[in-house]
Amino acid sequence: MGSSYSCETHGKTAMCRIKNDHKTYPIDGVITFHQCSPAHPVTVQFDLKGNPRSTHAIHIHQYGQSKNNTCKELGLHFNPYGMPHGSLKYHTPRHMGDLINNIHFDWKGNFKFEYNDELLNLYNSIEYSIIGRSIVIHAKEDDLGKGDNEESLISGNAGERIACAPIAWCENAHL
Ligand SMILES: [Cu+2]
Ligand SMILES: [Zn+2]
Repeated sequence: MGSSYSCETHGKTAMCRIKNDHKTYPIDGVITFHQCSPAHPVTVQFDLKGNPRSTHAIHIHQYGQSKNNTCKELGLHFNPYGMPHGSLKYHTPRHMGDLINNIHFDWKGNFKFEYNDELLNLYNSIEYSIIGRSIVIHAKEDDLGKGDNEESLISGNAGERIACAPIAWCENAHL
């Protein structure tokens, strides 16, 4: 995979490799987090495959592993600053784990997207760090906190957790 990073050989990189065996909602791919220095934003790169023309919520959840190996036991959205659930899209307060809220697979079943996330920082201390936590993908669409019920400001009413995997450190070179 090519890269648009201007600092490929320095900075910090973390990665999450997701592959589920869900019959209805197969998901496969990689999410990469790269940051050139503590003062730079974190670039988040999605390269995922799923059902064509489908939309699914995506978040960072609190925990990286669970005793029974299920996505259900990975806690809530990662939220070290105690904010309500929200979205970049509305510039409202949001969880650190809210990312872009949703992924949209195109007619070929691809989702390739890159953006800078101002809430993330790979140089953070452990309680504010996304390393060792999980990416969780849901069956439904995240309502961006606009769902007009209590759960909307907690989880975005995103429904069943269909795929999950931990975020871990990754070598910088050859992204
Ligand atoms: Cu979630
Ligand atoms: Zn959230």
